[in-house]
Amino acid sequence: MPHTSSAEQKTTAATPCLPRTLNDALALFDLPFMDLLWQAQQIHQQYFAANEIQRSALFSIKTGGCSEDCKYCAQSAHHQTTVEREPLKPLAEVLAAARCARDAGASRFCMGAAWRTPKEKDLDAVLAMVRGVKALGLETCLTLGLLQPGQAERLQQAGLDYYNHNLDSAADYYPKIVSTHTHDDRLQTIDRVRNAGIKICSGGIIGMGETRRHRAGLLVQFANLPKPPESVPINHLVSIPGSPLEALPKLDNFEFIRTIAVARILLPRSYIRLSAGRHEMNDEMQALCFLAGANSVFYGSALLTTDNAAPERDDALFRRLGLQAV
Ligand code: SAM
Ligand code: DTB
Ligand code: SF4
Repeated sequence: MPHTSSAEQKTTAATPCLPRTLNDALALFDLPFMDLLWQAQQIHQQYFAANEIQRSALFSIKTGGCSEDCKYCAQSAHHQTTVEREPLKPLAEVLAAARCARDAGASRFCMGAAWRTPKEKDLDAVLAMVRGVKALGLETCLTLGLLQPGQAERLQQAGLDYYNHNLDSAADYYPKIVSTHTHDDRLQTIDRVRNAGIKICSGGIIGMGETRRHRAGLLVQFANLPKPPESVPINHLVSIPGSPLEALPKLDNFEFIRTIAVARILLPRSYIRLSAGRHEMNDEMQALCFLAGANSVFYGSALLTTDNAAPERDDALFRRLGLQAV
């Protein structure tokens, strides 16, 4: 298999018959572990430059006090967690964080808000953040919750590159996790983002008590969108004290790695981001996730309200594995 050093995604001719049914995905999950990883790494090197990892920084522009009841989340007003409600951050603070992220080496700056949906006056302030971050030479990404008609177009006009809106779990498991909005609501927002011409970042959380069938169903749903997301964050549940999922037993690590590998095979052209939960993973676990096809991470010492793997640790790990940050 050829190795390229180019940061460009390889433009391979369309592959006939990509696996994309639930049965295809379940059959991949059932493969012996080594065969699954071998297949995933071959697909990875067919579509992407080997050994290259994209890095995005993440910054919370509006923390806590969210009206939604997502059972995993530290920021829901429905749960007694240690996270305090804060107002929307001022532009200068956001731009200072973006400058630090750029100087540390991130290529994209993702801004997250604990909202069900953005209010119009808040959206105006966020548009100024997008323009300011872009002017620093960074790609921009926002995650603000459900978008109302016309809002995606306004974001696109401000120059937004990516909108993150996760489906989070399979449609038939989602109601066990969230009751204040539906899986269809989230699909509608993804549709609005796509129609406005913004790139999509959409993935899920693994380890919320879902079955393998649910994990397969979520990935198959992404593969069958009219155009799959350009970026697919795979989050390992971070256990939040005071949240309803606090005491769930931890998922088997090999099942998480399998999920990454199946995502890589089903979504060969998407960046697969090894997202939340890296702080709790040892170096060998992360290396297996990269072998399974993950080629993007959040880079920086914090996620939204929880810790991320420290940048110095990432730098050392990338050096030891011969991975190049792009
Ligand atoms: N409120 C917006 C929304 O729900 O889309 C944006 C912020 S929300 C915190 C963004 C994503 O963070 C969620 O969709 C979920 O995938 C992820 N997330 C939140 N809490 C998490 C946790 N404890 N463990 C893993 N991922 C988490
Ligand atoms: C995504 O898929 N993961 C990020 C980002 N998109 C917004 C968020 C992870 C949050 C982890 C828990 C926390 O820090 O509160
Ligand atoms: Fe609110 Fe988003 Fe957290 Fe759900 S995941 S409670 S919508 S911040």
